[in-house]
Amino acid sequence: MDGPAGALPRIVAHLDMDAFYASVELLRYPDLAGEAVVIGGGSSAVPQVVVDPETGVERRVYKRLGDYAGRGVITTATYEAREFGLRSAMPMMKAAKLAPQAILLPTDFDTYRSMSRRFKAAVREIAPLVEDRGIDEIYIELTPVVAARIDDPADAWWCARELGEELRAAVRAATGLSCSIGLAPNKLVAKIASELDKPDGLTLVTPADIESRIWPLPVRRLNGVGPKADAKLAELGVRFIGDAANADDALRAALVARFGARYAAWLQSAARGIDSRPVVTESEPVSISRETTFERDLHAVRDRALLTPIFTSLCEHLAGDLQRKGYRSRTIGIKLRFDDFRIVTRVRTIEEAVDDAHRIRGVAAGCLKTVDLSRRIRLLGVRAASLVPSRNGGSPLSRRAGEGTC
Ligand code: DCP
Ligand code: MG
Repeated sequence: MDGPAGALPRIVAHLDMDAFYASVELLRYPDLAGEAVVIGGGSSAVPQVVVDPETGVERRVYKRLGDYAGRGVITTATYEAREFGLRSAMPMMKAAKLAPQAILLPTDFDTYRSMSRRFKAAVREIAPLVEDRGIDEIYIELTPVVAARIDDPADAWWCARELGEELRAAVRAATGLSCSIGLAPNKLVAKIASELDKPDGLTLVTPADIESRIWPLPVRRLNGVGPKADAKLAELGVRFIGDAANADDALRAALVARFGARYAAWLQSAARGIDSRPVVTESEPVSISRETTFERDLHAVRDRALLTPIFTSLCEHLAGDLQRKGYRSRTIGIKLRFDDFRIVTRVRTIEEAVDDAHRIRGVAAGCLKTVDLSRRIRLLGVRAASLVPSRNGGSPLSRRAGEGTC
């Protein structure tokens, strides 16, 4: 995993927000700082404001977990609530037995999504190569940022630590929230590293630290070892990551017999901290399609006057989608659902990739000609696959999105 002497090492960060939903709620209700709070209630958990009849002072009254009845589960818990054993996905009635006094708040996804966008934008200002892993989690490729800042590759990890501090400060400035960051030679180790000092942690695991920091951890901590694999590994005596990293010939043979050669090889290299997966900054669409279900079933011949403009419009919208997203397509297809709910699809691959409505319509019409259209049609769709970035578009997603249609 070490590069040649003097080469700049790869450095990847994994950033995960601390008790994300709960921390966002605490910005709204700062008087709850330090309390055991869980998020997961519905509107009945919205705090009530009461006015003291004598003093006229307003005060918020929070719902307690012990007063909850229902089948909801906890989305997250503050670290104080975790002390009582409360966890994400735990049924709230069960949690109430452990900590009836814990405060329950409703979930507000819109606010969490907006905070999520904010922290990601703040990170991209410093390091643009960001892989989105969900609402509160990202990977960041730091190698080019480090390369731009240092002259001597020996300074790389020191520089990465500074960058980590900057990222933490930027996230806090943009959101008022804390996060934990792992810095490591790849995504696999960075993800483990970010969990080592939660909350508000910044943890470096360099190649030289793998043995001391990673090997003593349970093998389940490897992203790719699920509960089933974990149980099977335990039967083979593999409990810690180091056990897998240092498997002797006999254990290796047992791993191959139990999991297959591919997984066994992956496990051993992962346990040694090896992972070459890139940070994927944008997910490329596989295909783009438009379809419509008619208000009443239409017949290809008898309802031609209605069908023709709908078909043309679908192709126009599809062309608009392709152009806006910066793709051309080499495979155009159609989809039909008939009045008996049978679905028929046809595709045609063409020599030159297209993104204009006229040519898309031409190819799609060719597809339609090969279908028996004696039954009435419920749904018509047009699809563009085998996408290639437009020649004049540069990076497809770097273009600004235009107005949506439909
Ligand atoms: N979440 C959820 N249901 C789960 C797990 C999580 O709805 N079973 C939501 C609530 C969390 C958010 O996703 O706030 C992020 O998940 P994390 O696993 O990162 O958990 P937290 O950010 O809450 O805590 P931590 O500090 O451990 O990252
Ligand atoms: Mg989190």
